[in-house]
Amino acid sequence: MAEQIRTSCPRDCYDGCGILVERAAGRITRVLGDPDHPVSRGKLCQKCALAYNGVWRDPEARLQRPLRRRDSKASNGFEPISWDDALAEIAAQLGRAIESHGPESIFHAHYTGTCSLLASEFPLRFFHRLGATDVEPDTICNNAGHEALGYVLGTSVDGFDPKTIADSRCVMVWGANPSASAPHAHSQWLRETSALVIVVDPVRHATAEWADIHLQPFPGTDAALAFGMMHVIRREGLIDEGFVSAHTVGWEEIEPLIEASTPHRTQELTGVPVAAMEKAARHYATGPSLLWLGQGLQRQPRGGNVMRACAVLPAITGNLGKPGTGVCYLNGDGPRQIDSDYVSAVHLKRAPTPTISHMDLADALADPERARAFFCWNMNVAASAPRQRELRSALSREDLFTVVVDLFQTDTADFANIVLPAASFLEFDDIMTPYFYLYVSAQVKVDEPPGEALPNPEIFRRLSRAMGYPEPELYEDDRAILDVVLDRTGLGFGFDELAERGTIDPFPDPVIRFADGQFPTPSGRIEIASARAEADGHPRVPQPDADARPGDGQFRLLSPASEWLMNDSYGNDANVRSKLGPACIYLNPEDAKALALEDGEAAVVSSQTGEIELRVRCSDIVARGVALAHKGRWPKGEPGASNVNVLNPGERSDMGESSSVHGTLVRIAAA
Ligand SMILES: Nc1nc2c(c(=O)[nH]1)N[C@H]1C(S)=C(S)[C@@H](COP(=O)(O)OP(=O)(O)OC[C@H]3O[C@@H](n4cnc5c(=O)[nH]c(N)nc54)[C@H](O)[C@@H]3O)O[C@H]1N2
Ligand SMILES: Nc1nc2c(c(=O)[nH]1)N[C@H]1C(S)=C(S)[C@@H](COP(=O)(O)OP(=O)(O)OC[C@H]3O[C@@H](n4cnc5c(=O)[nH]c(N)nc54)[C@H](O)[C@@H]3O)O[C@H]1N2
Ligand SMILES: [Mo]
Repeated sequence: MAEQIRTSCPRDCYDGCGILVERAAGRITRVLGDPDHPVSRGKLCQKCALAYNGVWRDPEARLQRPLRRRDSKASNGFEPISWDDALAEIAAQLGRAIESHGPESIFHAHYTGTCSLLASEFPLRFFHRLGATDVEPDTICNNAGHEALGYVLGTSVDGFDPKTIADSRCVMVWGANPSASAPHAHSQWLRETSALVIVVDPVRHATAEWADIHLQPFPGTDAALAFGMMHVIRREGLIDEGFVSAHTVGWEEIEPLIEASTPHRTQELTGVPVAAMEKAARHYATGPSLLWLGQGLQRQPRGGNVMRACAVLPAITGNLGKPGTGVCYLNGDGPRQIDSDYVSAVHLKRAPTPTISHMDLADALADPERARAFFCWNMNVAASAPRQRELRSALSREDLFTVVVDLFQTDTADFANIVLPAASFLEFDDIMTPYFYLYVSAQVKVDEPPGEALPNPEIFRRLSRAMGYPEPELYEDDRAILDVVLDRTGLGFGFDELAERGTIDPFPDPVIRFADGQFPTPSGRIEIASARAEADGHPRVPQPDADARPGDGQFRLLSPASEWLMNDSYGNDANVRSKLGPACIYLNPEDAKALALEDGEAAVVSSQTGEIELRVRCSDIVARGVALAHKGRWPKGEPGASNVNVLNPGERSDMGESSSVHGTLVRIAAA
């Protein structure tokens, strides 16, 4: 007889869907959207529906046993070995690295391959104890934004509660693409609101196409655009003077910059027509308004400055602290009181953790005096990280002992000495807290892992044992941790009840952030001018800057989320791959014409770090001078065994040692 079990999707996605798994005779027959879940409403997005009923449950595609490299890294031969042998070899090699070069010569890269609590935080107990060098996870994604919002608001993880949209009259989505990166937020949260929707994005993606107003700036010019909007708001008397004087510092310091940011100057810098910009500014200022600051927005050379400039808009219009207002970058665990420091056992650190930026990973791993061993878990750096060619060459070092923990034999796993098979989210219990909505969800075990695959926490308990570590925290049982975590939330129940309910909303009424007018900055106010930023080498106030247009026949390449891929997950699913078709690059028809390229023709796209062949798509969703090629394909499935990151030079943004991938400059020519 068929039965149905509730669980939740732990992918790195704003939506955080509820899932219903159908099982018959103890085996999964289908993975569906949970009809009772407020976001999924019975429907999974197209990519997860394919992958969860495809490659993720295909035992042939999944890693089932630990593997050991048979000979040199140039060849791709692996042989299955027992868990005991794999763990013993890892312990011996780590021991050697520690003895010769210290624990900091062991690097580990990890990110959001799975976002459930234990699977992403528990392994850190092992690395804290080990003293390994942490490849700072957020530097590949959103660290500039975290730092920038930290200066202005004192926090980047206390976003608006999406439920407060019921009281909004305007929603401004700036540098996010919900139609790909948050498909349910696009089709429900946004499309069902009566508020006016403004999208600010260099790409006319599906959300922009549908929005009431689409402002289409040239990439990297958003700070100038924000200042232009502030100019209009000030000129039209729409500044909330009371809010500014009660809750901000530094307004008078940016007034002259705002005064100088005339609409015509703004149009020149950004390419946004004056009338559209004025209209958007008026609607936003009048409010109550929400501002969604996307992660794509800050992956720019001056992404930190952009985020600081945008964050001034709510401060001067009083669009904070009241129903229907707020800013959202991400929602952390704050009000849900999930104690992630306990799950990662930060106290096990024996010294401050050495860290490097993802922008430096290729160089660090190439250096035998610096890096002796490399662990990659919840991540596929050979697909997602910059300077792909240099990184692959570093990963080819025979004397870099490499361990990859994954569900699949990824491009990164192809460079491993030992591959450890991980269980998927359908195969162990965990807790999931999405980063847009403020829900708490259960991830429930519905199947046995294939072969000898194990959940991340169990893999790292075994590694601790192999290393001979005595600390009891390293062996704490999953269920005990989940119950302690839930107990500390004050929800009043343990994991069994959460599993039964699936997803709970701990806050029946929308959470209104900063309602008390207090901001966790040094001054307790919104810091339009920030002494802290200044001390860190940044201007005291955000600047109305705009990146110059690329000259000399170059294009600004954007490589954001694809609607069919989840980062580089699903790049190995046959159905997803057939939906994707060949890798392509979108060009404005005028640019294609100037390059004598036809729609469908192959083009060679090159940058300072590499080149790749992509199929041209002529489309006016991008303006002249802008090119678009989505991220996330598996290099080994592509001609030339590379993806778009072969073009990414790994340059830093102005803050947080963070990726400025959307600032990549390329040349394009017929193949
Ligand atoms: N060009 C370009 N590159 C980019 C970006 C861009 O915009 N443009 N965006 C960047 C961003 S924002 C990010 S976040 C990164 C993401 O880059 P990655 O973190 O590399 O990508 P993911 O697909 O999230 O996860 C990687 C791996 O986690 C594995 N995984 C899933 N579940 C589990 C599990 O339970 N256990 C283990 N051990 N592994 C599991 C998956 O099989 C997958 O291989 O990419 C960055 N790269
Ligand atoms: N389907 C799918 N969903 C995903 C992911 C995925 O790979 N696929 N990845 C997940 C992850 S890890 C993340 S971090 C989020 C990211 O999701 P988002 O926050 O939506 O970020 P991106 O997809 O990188 O880029 C969003 C938009 O930023 C725009 N952009 C780029 N440069 C600029 C600029 O200078 N100014 C402005 N205004 N806009 C700019 C791009 O054109 C793009 O449309 O999505 C998550 N959801
Ligand atoms: Mo990300």
